[in-house]
Amino acid sequence: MIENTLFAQHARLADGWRRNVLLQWDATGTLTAVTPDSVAPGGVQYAAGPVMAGMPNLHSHAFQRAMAGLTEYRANPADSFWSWRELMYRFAARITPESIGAIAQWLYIEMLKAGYTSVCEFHYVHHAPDGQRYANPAEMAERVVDAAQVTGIGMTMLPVLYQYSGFGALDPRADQARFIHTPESLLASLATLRDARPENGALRYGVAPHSLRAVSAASLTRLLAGLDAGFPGAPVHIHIAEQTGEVDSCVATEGSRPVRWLLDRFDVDSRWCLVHATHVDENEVQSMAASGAIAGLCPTTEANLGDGLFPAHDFLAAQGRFGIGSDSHIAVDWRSELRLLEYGQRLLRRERNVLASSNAVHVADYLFDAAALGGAAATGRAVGVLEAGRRADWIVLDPDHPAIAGHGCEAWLSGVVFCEHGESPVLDVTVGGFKVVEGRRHRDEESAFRRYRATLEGLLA
Ligand code: NGQ
Ligand code: ZN
Repeated sequence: MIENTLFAQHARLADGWRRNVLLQWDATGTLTAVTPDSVAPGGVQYAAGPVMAGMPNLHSHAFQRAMAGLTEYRANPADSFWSWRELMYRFAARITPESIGAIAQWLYIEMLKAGYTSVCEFHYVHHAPDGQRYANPAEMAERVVDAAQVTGIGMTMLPVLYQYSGFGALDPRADQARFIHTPESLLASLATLRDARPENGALRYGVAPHSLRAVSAASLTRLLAGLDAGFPGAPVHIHIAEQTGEVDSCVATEGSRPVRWLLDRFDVDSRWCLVHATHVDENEVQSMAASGAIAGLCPTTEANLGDGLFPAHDFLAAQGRFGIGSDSHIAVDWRSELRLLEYGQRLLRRERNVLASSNAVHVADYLFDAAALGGAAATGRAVGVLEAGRRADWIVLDPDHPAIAGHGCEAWLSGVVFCEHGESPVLDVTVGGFKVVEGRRHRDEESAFRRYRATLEGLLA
């Protein structure tokens, strides 16, 4: 068997499906050559089916995986995002370093099995429930990084700056005490974390100001200056305009809508990921697209929480860049995210095949390639496309799956994204050159599930 080499009869490259692709990578997990129209060398390993880049998951709050499915009942006739948040805070109050590690490990195995090969963790449960620092101030984040490393998923760890409970620098609530940092204490904790868990090809750091509700212009300025001193060019993610209530408060206290406010005051470019830019007017759509920032879209969570619909058609028509995230993890499946993204637009516009372009007429192909590239930019890591210099991260589709069997390659992604027939079509998953899922199975899935289940039983007791 030749080391660090895979032969794929079909692989999706930057220019679409190609035949007879030879993939080669080095010991650090970086692709060194991706050569279509190759002849298979003797003794080479063959991929079991069509190969394509793994999908980056650009937005995750790992601990929320453990409450998925537990808030789907009417507690009051006006249930909303804000009443869900009360329940989420109650749940967050119970999380310990041990439990966040167990939840994240199981979650990342689910992600890998679904074909997500990278995750951006928007991490804000920093301290003990009463706000006391742990002896190691980065304890919670370290457990999450360890879960990524042990499962094999690539990670961008984004410790969150949370200071205030609302616009106008309102004092934090008691149940937000676990989240609270100053820019300086957050950056110090990030430096501690980096010393303990250094960056490598599969791990990068950035920061996440939680939202414009939770920081001020002055503190955001300090955070970014400190970040650039220690982590030049690192990614910056922020929740921006998810609920109309926060847009109204922003207008009332700051005089402009959140996306406009941010674009007018900060140098927003492709290192930024604006998560849930749900409520944007036409002018903001154009400016945000022109900025190069990545729109972080989380369609299943945004539907679950009753956020509203992002104007995806207009944003993509303006050449805006986007990626997808599983956020609250009500679904852990990029296929569902892309499908719902398109279906939201179909339902709204009463049209079909809305999110496509004249040179990419297949909706699923167009959305997959755009989300992989945009998501990759949001990770700040070299992922998202199978080409030399990027990570050796890919998924292998089951060639015998009914969603693709009998179809030509131009219909494979359509089948994968739009058909909901039977088990997952993702058969094998490789990250950094290591096969972490084989035949739909992760090597640690049984033990991780036992640990997750015991953790959940403890949390809910
Ligand atoms: C979060 N989640 O930080 O987990 C938020 C809710 C908030 C989503 N927006 C809390 N999906 O925005 O204050
Ligand atoms: Zn979020």
